[in-house]
Amino acid sequence: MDVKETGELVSLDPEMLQLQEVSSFALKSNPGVAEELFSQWLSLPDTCRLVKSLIDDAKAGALSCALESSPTTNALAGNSVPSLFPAGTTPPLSPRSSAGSPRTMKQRNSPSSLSSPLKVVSEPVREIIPQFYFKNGRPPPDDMKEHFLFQIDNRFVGHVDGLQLHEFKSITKEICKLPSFFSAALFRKIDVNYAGAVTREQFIDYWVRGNMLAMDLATQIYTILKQPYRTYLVQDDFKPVLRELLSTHPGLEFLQSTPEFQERYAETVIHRIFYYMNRSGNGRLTLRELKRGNLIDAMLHVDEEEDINKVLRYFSYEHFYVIYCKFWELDTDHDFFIDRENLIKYGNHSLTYRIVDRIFSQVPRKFTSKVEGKMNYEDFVYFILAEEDKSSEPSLEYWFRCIDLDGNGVLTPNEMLFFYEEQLHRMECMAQEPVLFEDILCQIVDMIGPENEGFITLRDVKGSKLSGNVFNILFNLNKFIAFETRDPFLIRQEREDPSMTEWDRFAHREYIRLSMEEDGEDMSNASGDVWEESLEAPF
Ligand SMILES: [Ca+2]
Ligand SMILES: [Ca+2]
Repeated sequence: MDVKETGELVSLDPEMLQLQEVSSFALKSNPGVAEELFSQWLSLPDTCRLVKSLIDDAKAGALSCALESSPTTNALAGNSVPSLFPAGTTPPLSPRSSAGSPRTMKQRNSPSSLSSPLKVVSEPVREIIPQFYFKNGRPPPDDMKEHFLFQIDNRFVGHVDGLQLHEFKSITKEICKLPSFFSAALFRKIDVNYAGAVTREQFIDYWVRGNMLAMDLATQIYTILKQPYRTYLVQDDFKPVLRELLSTHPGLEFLQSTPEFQERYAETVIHRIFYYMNRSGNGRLTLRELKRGNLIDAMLHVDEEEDINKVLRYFSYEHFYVIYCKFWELDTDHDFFIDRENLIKYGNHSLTYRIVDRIFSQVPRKFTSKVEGKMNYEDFVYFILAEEDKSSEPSLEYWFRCIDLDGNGVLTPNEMLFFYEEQLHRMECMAQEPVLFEDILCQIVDMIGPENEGFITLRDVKGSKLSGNVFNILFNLNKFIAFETRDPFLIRQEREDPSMTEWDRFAHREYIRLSMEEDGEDMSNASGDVWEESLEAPF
């Protein structure tokens, strides 16, 4: 049975590309195709040579002799059909095929053999050009395929009617090596007719004949999540796997009694994924972007790790909790939108009006909110990630666009002055010793080290580890003062765990603060707010 089934894997086996079979079918079923192929064959350089030499031979009186030789004629008839295919679209022949192709013939043609074309085509062709183009990617090696089919047979024993969804998980994880929370998504991809079961044959058809077996994990995941008519992933494409993660991950079990938070958690994770992964920012996550980012690793990690909060990339529940609570705090009327006046309160009034105006002008990123002058939850997730993780590239791009008032791709001293003026004014109001712009500009140039001292490019900004601090100087007063006065020891401490990002440290600190608040303890003196921290810093 195995052998029979393996033999049916027609689309994968280069052997099955034997042109004689293909062409005879084509010839019978559609004479138009034959004509088309014949005219293409006539235009091939080898055909021209063949025809020319036939004419030459005829002139020399050799034609009758050639036609009498039946085996040679048969060989000609048999071999001429394959060469009907134009060289550009012909899949090179499999190693065991005896049929010739225009390219292999061309290589073997010597000046002497040209004079006797019938002899040329009847010669056994030994040179093989390995197949290098595969529509669905390179097929897996035979031994891999065999081992795989053996495994599948074991799983499907006793399940003639196929496996149901709840029985399918081990296929997803152990056979396909996908994260287990892809099980339902994969199942539905195969069970297109909603039969409620996936048979062995359907599974092989999708995974083996569809060549999923030979793809890398990122491509497999992309293929499963993607809508067939698109060439990218949208946020909604991730919802099925998030739903399954929520219903199966032990670290999220406690959320099952509050479906509204399940939904918020899923949304937040997906927004975070798009913030970091969809670098073009157009809401269309391409396979290339998926391969470049760290999402696949994070998915494997969350599948193995029972403590979801240890998965800092995208999936941490604590991170979701912090983002959601921050939004809730600002959204005082709880209509799920926040306006300028709400956002100005962010981080204990840390931002300037000017930068908040730039955010609401949607220059750094267009809001998905359709309500004039208000950002929705998704817009806020982008904002808070940009604000609290200024070491990340998406954040640097976000703030660069804010400061670049004329949008010409460079930051000039005047543009920086426009934002710093408000900081200066606020420092004066707070009886802080103001730092003059001239001094600040020197400091900024020192920190970023731009190629040209007259202006700062995005490339300069990305090339410096201190760029986040430069942005804080320009529009976040609390972080600016914290940076100026902080004990170098504390900064060193932060750097001791390089696997923790600025965002991770922020979220950790805030989660502790928020959870203690929830416990009813008075945390006013131990607030995570950096402004207060900086006042208490020992210096
Ligand atoms: Ca509101
Ligand atoms: Ca500019």
